[in-house]
Amino acid sequence: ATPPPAPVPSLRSRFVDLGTVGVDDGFRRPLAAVHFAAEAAEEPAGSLAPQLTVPMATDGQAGFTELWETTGPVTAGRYAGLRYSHDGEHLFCAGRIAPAPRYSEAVRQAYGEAFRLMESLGFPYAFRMWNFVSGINDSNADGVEVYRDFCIGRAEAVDRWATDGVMPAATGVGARGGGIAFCLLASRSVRPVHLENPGQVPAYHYPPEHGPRSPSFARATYLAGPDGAPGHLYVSGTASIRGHRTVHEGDLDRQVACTLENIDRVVGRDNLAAHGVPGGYSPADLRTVKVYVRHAGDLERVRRLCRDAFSPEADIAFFNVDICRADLLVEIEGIIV
Ligand code: 3HB
Repeated sequence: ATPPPAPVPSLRSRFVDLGTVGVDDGFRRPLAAVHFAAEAAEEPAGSLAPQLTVPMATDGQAGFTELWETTGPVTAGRYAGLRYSHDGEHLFCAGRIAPAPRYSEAVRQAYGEAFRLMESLGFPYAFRMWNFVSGINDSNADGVEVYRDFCIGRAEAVDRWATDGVMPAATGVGARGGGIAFCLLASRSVRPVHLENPGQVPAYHYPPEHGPRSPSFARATYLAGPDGAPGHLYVSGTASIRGHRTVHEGDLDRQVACTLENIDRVVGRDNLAAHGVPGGYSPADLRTVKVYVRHAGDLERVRRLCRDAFSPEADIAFFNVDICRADLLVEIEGIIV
């Protein structure tokens, strides 16, 4: 007789004290840890779960760790320049690109390796990516903005590996420490649903005024639970953009309001129904929230503006980093579980 199929593992993330990697308590096991620290650091030796340190802590604070945990048994390894782990259903993959005068080639290669890893291990569906890009608004050696340079390389990798699983929810924000750090989550059996915002042009259709290759990501991605159980909704880094243009340039309060409205529209019942996704949510349903603020002097005000928008149950982190467009003052992401 064939044994009953193993239950599909469930994934969760939470913000914990910096450096915590979690313990295997027989039920939850650490899949990966992203350390948002003050300083860059190499991955500690001997770690089963991948650990990625990103120097983004703000305000002289110690930072924190975003810990990914799963109910499944964890397998981990290295592939090309990447570190990965999986629980049979969810693949976590992390990589770094060294500081360079131009990035598109290295980004194409690194993303190509990530897509090859997904293919070879059998996790065809990317559902969330993060890109922490040092000097994101600086010019590269050819006078092209680093974010646009990054987008060229990523788009070329997506062209090569295009399936409906490679343009998921994403974040692309500034970081310190030099180079690019990225991580990606992909699923084996559950096919994600990628969502757009009816009030925004899909980023992958942005016109060339925003760069030679448009950014390859969806506004949110829904990953159903096992056997159709309620799933998780991964909301991309969201900002004050209507259509494809930045709105409320120079007006922090209005940019925050527009950002929250955009999230509200993406996760609201009408938009979910239009994408065949159950439920209906608002920003108050976000759980692990990251708020990226361009100017350190705006942090307090953004904290205040966000106070009523999010639940007291949410883990919320504020960062002082650059954002992908020079005229954006704030960007917000989160996960609805
Ligand atoms: C991205 O290029 O992946 C990206 C950038 C953002 C927000 C979301 C995604 O500023």
